[in-house]
Amino acid sequence: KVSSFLIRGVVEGFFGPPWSHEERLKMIKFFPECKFNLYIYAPKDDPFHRERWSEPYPKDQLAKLKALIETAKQNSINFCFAISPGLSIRYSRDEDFEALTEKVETVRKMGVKWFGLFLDDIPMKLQHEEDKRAFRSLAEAHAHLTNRLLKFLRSKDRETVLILCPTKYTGISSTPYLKTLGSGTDQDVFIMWTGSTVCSPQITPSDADGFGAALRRKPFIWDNYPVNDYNRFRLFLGPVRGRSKDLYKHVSGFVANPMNEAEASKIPLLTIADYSRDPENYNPERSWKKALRKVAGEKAYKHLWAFAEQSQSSFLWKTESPELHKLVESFWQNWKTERWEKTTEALTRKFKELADLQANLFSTLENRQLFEELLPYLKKLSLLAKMGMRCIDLLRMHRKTKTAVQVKEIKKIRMEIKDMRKEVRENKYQICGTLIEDFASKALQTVGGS
Ligand code: 14T
Repeated sequence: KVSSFLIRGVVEGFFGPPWSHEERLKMIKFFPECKFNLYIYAPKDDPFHRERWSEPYPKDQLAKLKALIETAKQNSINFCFAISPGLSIRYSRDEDFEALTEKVETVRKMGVKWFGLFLDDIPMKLQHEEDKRAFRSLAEAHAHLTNRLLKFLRSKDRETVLILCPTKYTGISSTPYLKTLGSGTDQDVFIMWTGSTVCSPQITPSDADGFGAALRRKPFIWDNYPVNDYNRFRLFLGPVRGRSKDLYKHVSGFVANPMNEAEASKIPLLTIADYSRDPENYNPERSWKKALRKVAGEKAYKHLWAFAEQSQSSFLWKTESPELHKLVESFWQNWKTERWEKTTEALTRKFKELADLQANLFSTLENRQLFEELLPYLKKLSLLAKMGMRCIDLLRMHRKTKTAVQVKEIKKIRMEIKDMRKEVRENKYQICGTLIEDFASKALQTVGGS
């Protein structure tokens, strides 16, 4: 018996800037390394995927889709084309169904066998009068549309696979919507689920069974990690965690929704690759190091590691910057003792390392696009680390018996730190949590004043 998710991959399903064509091509070529076998095209902000779903793709965009489809084929990746008509479709209208089939037909003729009907993030109620007359509920309309689309696609190609993302895609128990959808939708259709919540800290077999019971099938996981469309000033670089070892027995597939930053996504995606390929033996820490080494290359590895340490927390994992955290703790513990110089040295070294990451990654990281994605965060980090170093200067001076000149110097440094703090606060990029800002506040307080 195989102990892995049989269907594994990525759903480009986020809001905000979609991946570029070049990013997608590179991503699809990267998937064999991950042993993924599915890529779902579903960027919310491609107008022809959602807002203007009923309009045909312009010629140039069709050519790009074609290139993606061919690249996927060459790399043994199933290309799934998803469409999100839920904002405006009238489920009871033949014209609307025809617009839908016309759209999928164009893509199908380019060799696609997998399709997604995505009805997430739309109103939970039927919107049009004619639909309210034709269907008893939203779920009934959704089951009807799904079955009709499946029938159409199968009449063209017996091997077609259809994946449905329902409007209610979270939770661990049955609801009237899910019950109607589950009993009304053809058994061959995969139905997606994000776990107990949109971003689920844990996903367990019993959660899956709970949601699946209503659906009368195993749910298909849409994992909302490492997606960052809800916070465009943060990267989630940590390994995937909190998905049970035996979850694969209780679901029909596993796809992850990544970050808008394509290259940075590859770090967590490589851990998702390990988890989804061999969940029983998945070790997040080990997999993470392997992922960082692969993405960075030998020369940049230690620098990328030092950076990722500061950007690993998420809804999955509260710990941020554990090493820096320990150094700051012991710094304050030893503040009034003889060991102060020693702990100061260690903390200074760490701040220096963080401040230098921008330059070090610039000179060692061969993946230039990844560097560009990290750059705003590297700049913020450098600013924070320099502020941290200045705080140490301040505290060192404060410890000594003070001459008039030194009192003046202390005043000067305090002003400097306050300016840095202002700059830090104006920079929205999030890194290291609030560790260094808290360190600065405490330093200023210690020396007196605010
Ligand atoms: F369909 C889904 F499974 C799903 O997760 N849909 C969206 C997804 O496109 C998005 O990337 C993700 C993370 O932000 O969450 C879903 O969108 C939401 C979820 C919310 F809770 C949009 C607004 C919300 F309030």
